[in-house]
Amino acid sequence: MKRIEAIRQVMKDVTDELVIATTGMISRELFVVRDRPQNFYMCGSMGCALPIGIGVAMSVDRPVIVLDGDGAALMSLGSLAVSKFLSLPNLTHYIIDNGTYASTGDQPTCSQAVDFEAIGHNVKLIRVESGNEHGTPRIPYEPEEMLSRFMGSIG
Ligand SMILES: Cc1ncc(C[n+]2csc(CCOP(=O)(O)OP(=O)(O)O)c2C)c(N)n1
Repeated sequence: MKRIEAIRQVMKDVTDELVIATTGMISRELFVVRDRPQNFYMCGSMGCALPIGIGVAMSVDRPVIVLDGDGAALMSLGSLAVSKFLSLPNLTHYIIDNGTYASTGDQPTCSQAVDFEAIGHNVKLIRVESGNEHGTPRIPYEPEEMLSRFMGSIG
């Protein structure tokens, strides 16, 4: 399965959930699959989708989805432990594991050696093939614009 198909699968049942997507092509493919104000694209800061998702899930009484990559999850393993410690009932942490840092050229990660589901909380691991879609556009929003539409969707 390709990464974009995994994102399509996750998004097909999403209604009012807040979705925080990790840096790189996962955010860009989410934008292509289904852009909506309830999506927050973490442009630039790899590893921060889960910490943001935890903060949002602690602050709102509605379901929160984090769409992470294996590379980003490895970068932020401590956040997985915090997530497990807090075990927030409204947080779902998808890790789309292609075994590489695909967004920057498919350099291999060490994800095979790590049991994300054991370390984190409510982790749904989806294994996909490596590589990127061709011609995926950049996200056109300025950070301030994206933040304000996301905060507006929270109300
Ligand atoms: C702190 C930091 N380090 C490195 C980068 C560059 N970078 C952006 S996306 C990415 C790869 C992300 O890999 P992964 O989370 O596994 O997702 P994939 O691209 O494989 O879907 C890297 C290294 C960055 N944006 N921030």
